[in-house]
Amino acid sequence: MLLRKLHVLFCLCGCFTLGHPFDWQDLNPVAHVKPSARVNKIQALMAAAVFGQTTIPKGSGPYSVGCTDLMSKYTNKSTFLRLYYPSQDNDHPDTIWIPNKEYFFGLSKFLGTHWIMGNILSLLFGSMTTPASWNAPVKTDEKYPLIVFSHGLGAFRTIYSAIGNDLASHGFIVATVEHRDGSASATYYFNDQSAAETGNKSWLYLKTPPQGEKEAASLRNAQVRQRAKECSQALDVMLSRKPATNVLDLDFDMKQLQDSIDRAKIAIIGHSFGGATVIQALHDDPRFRCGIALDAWMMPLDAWMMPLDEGIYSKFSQPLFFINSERFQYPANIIKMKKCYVPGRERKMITIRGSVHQNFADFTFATGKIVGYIFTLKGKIDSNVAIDLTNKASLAFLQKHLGLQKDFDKWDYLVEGEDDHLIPGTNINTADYHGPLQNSTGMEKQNLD
Ligand code: 71H
Repeated sequence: MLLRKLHVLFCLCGCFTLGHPFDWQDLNPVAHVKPSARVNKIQALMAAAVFGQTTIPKGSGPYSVGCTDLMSKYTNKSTFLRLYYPSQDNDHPDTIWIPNKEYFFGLSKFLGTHWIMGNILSLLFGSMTTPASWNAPVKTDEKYPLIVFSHGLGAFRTIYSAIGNDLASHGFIVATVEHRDGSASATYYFNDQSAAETGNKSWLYLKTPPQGEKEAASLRNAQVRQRAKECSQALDVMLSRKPATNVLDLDFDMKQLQDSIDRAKIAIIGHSFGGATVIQALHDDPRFRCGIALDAWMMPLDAWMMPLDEGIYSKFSQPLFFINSERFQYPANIIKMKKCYVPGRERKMITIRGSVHQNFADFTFATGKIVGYIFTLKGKIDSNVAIDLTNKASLAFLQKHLGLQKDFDKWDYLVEGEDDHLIPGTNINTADYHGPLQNSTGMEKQNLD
């Protein structure tokens, strides 16, 4: 129903925009390859008119923020990162938010819509920027803690910039991984050096799960393990004593960034499928000193193939913080979170009142209130308030468990859920839940809001 509404509205918008005279430029063989500034402006105006589009918020901390991309080597085994960091200045241009058309086609496939939708999304959002200076030099007079970030199902490395910008503006280096496990809407790699030199990208789109429940659960478990490996590999690349080679030909000195990492202060954050990845990575890699799971989707962690094994839930010792939305969570998922609670280990949980699953990702800022509410990109809570609470609670938790000498402890009360917009723990009642704690397939009814 929701998706039908989405389809109709987007197709209507498509009629508007496709009828626009500027589209004829695409058919003009002498037109410039890159869209002109004028076309960009028109696009932005259209998006604003149709969607009441707002902007992705700037970081609220004292540092200006830079952004770059890193692809470590060739093939789909390489590491692909978007990096946010404290920058020397901000007189470089802002960063293109979603830099290739293929990501929009991937999103359209993920949403189960006609491929035309990819063109429409690209037209609407293709020139949108995030407020971070592209390739600005690093502010090198300090060492910064490092955060690895893992995206959700159907997402990719660039659409958590509201979080990346804010953490970087408070003095963190944030490395958002683009996963190659088939859970990203789209991602690309280069097969070899000549492919990289000619810009011949190999695109990898979302993998559809197999029919059977067991088969699907098995795919998700394999994916979460691969995701955790990719997070560890991101650490290997960033912590390497040699400057990382970047197969993307960018005007940026990676050595500067690598030399600015405070090597003992490393944490991991992730959204949804990325929240499960946080737990798998804490379990697999002790270099991650603590983790924050944003609206984690726990199903991929089920050890369904080994009925006597209770899974990894209780088998990691680093501190873990669950920040949940009000709408996405459901009893079976919360019960799995509670399995992580073991005496003597630091576990925290808060729920943001009036929030939805998408409040943690950037699309919550891409539309106005009405469109955002219809497509559950926005909840009842103001998106800026929700992301602010997420970031400040995260900073307080990170200060405590990475041992930082900052003033983020002024937000300690948020970690306890002491705010009008927060619920300490969860809004979900698990006491009356009589479903399977863990059935043989590891699948349960999901609320895919
Ligand atoms: N769905 N990550 C998708 C159902 C809810 C959606 C994503 C549609 C996005 C636009 C509408 C939610 C789940 C559920 C595990 C997870 C991560 F751009 C983004 C794309 C993806 C931003 C964030 C994400 S969403 C996510 O790890 C998990 C369980 N979800 C989710 O999957 N359907 C397909 C039809 C079922 C698989 C809200 C929604 C969305 C619109 C856009 F038009 F603005 F681009 C983006």
